[in-house]
Amino acid sequence: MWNREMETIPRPQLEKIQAERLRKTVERVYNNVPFYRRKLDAANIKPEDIQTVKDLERLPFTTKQDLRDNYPFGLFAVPREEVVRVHASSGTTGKMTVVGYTRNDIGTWSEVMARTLGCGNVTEKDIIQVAYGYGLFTGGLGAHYGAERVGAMVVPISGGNTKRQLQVMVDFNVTALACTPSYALYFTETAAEEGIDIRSLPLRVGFFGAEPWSHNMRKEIEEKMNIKAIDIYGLSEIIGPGVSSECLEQDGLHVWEDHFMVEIIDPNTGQVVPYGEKGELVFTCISKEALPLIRYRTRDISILYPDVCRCGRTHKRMNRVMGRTDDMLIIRGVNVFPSQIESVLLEIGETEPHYQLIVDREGNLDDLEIWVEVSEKIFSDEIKKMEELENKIKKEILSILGISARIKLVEPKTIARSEGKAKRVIDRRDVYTK
Ligand code: DLL
Repeated sequence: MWNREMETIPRPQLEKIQAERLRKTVERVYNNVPFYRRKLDAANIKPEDIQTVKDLERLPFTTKQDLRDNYPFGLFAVPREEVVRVHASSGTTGKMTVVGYTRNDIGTWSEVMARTLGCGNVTEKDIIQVAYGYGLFTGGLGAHYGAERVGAMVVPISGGNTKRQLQVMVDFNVTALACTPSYALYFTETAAEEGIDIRSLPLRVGFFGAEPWSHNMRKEIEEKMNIKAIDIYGLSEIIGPGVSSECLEQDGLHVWEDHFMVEIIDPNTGQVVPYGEKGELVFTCISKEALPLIRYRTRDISILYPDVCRCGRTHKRMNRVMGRTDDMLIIRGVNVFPSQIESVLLEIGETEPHYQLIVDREGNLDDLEIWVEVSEKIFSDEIKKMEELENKIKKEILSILGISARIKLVEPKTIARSEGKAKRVIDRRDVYTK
């Protein structure tokens, strides 16, 4: 364990730390973030009303829309000069969700990622290949700082160029891998093509997350790589990766509760549900300086288990993510909201407002096809014009969302109409089911 004392701390002591940090956080956001002052005033709550962990339930929620309304830095609780890093993730439409970190926040992030890597016994003896993307996405740098904190040797290779990745893995004697689970499967496929036997390499553990994956996928990765595959969870708004992690028991993900308080609510009523019941994950940052979000609604569906784990860690465990309460998709590691695609189509303006996304897995890679209805006139135009329009949409989606899609222009009324909500997405991947 990276931090045995904190990871196995008895519950009453942990709750004492939480209460103290929560109280301070509420006081700070009340004084420094106009948005929270307004919200707390409207709910008739004063910072001094928050004294125990139970008081958390009284606080109002924060949503992605709130971040959007205060784009880009409006929810920061420190002066701009104290922010040393920003990252960003997808917004629901045009604008990204921007998150910030002070120097201490980077320290906290390194600590929770060090614990995460410690869950797979990574130490200074290890060589870790970080194949999450480096950049605005939190995956690469998050894993990187955690790995440096534990003293492992980091190979900051980022995503892509799989043949080179494999060569590095073999030549450097890499022992740990961090990437999305689908990329891990793609590794195995490419290795087979290249005649490389990953099973016989020193690689022993993988830290996979940033997208949902099934139990079957885990079995496949573990078998084909001969490693332990650990599920790691997080989201940019809270810190990035390092919010929770499985240990080697692989029986739920420990939430690092001295930094992030966790609740499960009924997404319809907003009420906290009892342990063991399914609902929406809500996190409160109690140690962050730049962006301490209060009761942030993740839209991820899970279950909480409060009992001490066989590994000895006392921090509550969450079930692997079981679904979403909204229509966000994660395609090749990129968060995609159908509404973003809709904005692109509206912007281009040459199509009808009827479209459908078809997501599938070709081999081990996610594949996105977008069907878009065009008017009779465009449809009967020359092929060249149609191709031009297809390319334009494809290019725009690549530049705005960062993913490539196949575009299929179809005749009016091809896409099935629905009487209620339009069915915008057909996802054939089945990632949440097992
Ligand atoms: O994906 C942070 C991360 C990076 C986590 C690397 C793990 C490893 P975002 O881009 O903000 O942050 O996307 C957050 O991804 O709300 C979930 O829906 C989904 N997600 C993240 N980890 C998992 C996981 C990063 N282990 C969103 N299982 C979250 C299922 C996950 N879904």
